[in-house]
Amino acid sequence: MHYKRSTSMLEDIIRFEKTIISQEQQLFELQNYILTNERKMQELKLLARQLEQTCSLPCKDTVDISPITGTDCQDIANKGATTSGLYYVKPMVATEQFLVYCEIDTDGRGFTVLQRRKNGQVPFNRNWIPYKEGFGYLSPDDSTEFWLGLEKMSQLTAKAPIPYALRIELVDWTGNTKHADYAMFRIGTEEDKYRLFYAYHLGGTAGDAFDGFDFGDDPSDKIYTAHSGAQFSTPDNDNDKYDGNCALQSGSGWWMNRCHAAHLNGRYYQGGRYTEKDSGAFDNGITWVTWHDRWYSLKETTMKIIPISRLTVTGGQQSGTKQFGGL
Ligand SMILES: [Ca+2]
Repeated sequence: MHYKRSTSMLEDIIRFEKTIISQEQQLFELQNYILTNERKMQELKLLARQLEQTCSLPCKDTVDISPITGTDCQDIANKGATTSGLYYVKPMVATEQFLVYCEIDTDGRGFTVLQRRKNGQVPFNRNWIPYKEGFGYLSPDDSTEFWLGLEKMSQLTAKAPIPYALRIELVDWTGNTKHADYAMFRIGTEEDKYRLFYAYHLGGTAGDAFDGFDFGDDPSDKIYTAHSGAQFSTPDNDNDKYDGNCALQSGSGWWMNRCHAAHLNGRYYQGGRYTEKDSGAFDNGITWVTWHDRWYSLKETTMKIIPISRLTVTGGQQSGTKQFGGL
């Protein structure tokens, strides 16, 4: 009996010892784990200190936005702003102000810029919501591409008390610049699919591609490719006059008819020339066919608005349409 009990005790002791050894091993592993974590924390602290130092240098992650605001960029120029850059505007019908790029020239003209292409860095193959809300990047030095957004364009122009002119500026790959002006420009509301309205082509050097173009494919070419009065279409929202889907074929949002003679939201082709093979059959480049043909994609585009009375600089020696001073 005594022997048996001591055997049992011995077994117990051995068992306990094994448990202790195993737990010590676990403890050792945990201590290692703690050490590793402490080392990681040290590394992170060091990294944080380095980042703090970097950011205590002039670490500019914001841009200067002028305190001057107005209903549009001409209003802002009238209030004394003399430099191009980013400003907040609040059109009469808008509930909130929003940021725009204002191009202000030495004649005191303030253009509100609606669209800008210049390097192909921002894809314009987007659906309805991005085209409605706007996309791309606004920059104070006019270095980035953007689409301001149909809702903002509509707020600026649909019920504006003063009539606007739309100025379109185009640059090709040899550096030539041309423009086209449209009178009484406005964009309808979303209920009307942001329809494009204007009264007439005011002039310019680029021709009137918004009026359509006779490509020679079909007698109705010119009617089918005119943009005046067209609703806006995107790949996911087809409001064109074509059995198919122009915006889907062209991979963009635009005031599509059946389909287009002007297409400033097209695909960006470096160098300008592209072929059916490059595009997958459709002329989907950045086109303005009354200047360059539909297989030539422009290098830069700008769409901007100004009260029509201010488009032409008059008085003194500056009478007549003043040429804009580069982009
Ligand atoms: Ca259609």
